[in-house]
Amino acid sequence: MALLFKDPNKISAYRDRRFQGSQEEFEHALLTSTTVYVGNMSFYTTEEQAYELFSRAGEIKKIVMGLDKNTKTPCGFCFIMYYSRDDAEDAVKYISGTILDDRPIRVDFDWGFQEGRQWGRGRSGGQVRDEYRTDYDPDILLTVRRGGYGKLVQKE
Ligand code: GTA
Repeated sequence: MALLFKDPNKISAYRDRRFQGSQEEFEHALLTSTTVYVGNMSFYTTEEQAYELFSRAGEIKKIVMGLDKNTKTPCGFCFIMYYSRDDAEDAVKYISGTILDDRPIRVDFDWGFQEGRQWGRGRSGGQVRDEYRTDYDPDILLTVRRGGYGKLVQKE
């Protein structure tokens, strides 16, 4: 295992504020989990497409698509659960930054999927970062997917 993947501070910058446990438990989960989070996906990417790409790193146990809690439609993220830790590490190493449906996806270690985590936590139903984003996302051709500026910024 690469040294990089032994230090929890180096393997993920993300801290889930809803994790119910100590920092130590969170770090241990990050270092041992076989689940990865995938972000910056197109709202149109299907579970089948994600399966096709992520099975290149190893056999997948389950995929959970992230959904807008109001519309119940995909909102740009998913969780991929592998059987093996090595395969999860390969997904982070080799698939993060690759293009899926014209978007560079981000693959991050995750502490483990639990029921409820599939829903966007933003006030408007989607992901929090899609509300606060101040950078311009060129994927604006269809307003229902990511595109333009964040939702709150658009209202200003
Ligand atoms: N493993 O990077 C990740 C990740 N993200 C971004 C979300 N999830 C992740 N898991 C991993 N790595 O289950 C998971 C969440 C949840 C699901 C949906 O995806 O654990 P969410 O994206 O809707 O909500 O989650 P989350 O993660 O609770 O939002 P967060 O991290 O607080 O905020 C996301 C971004 O918005 C951050 O960049 C933050 O800086 C920014 N932001 C938040 N609040 C503000 C604010 N008030 N002002 C400005 N920026 C803000």
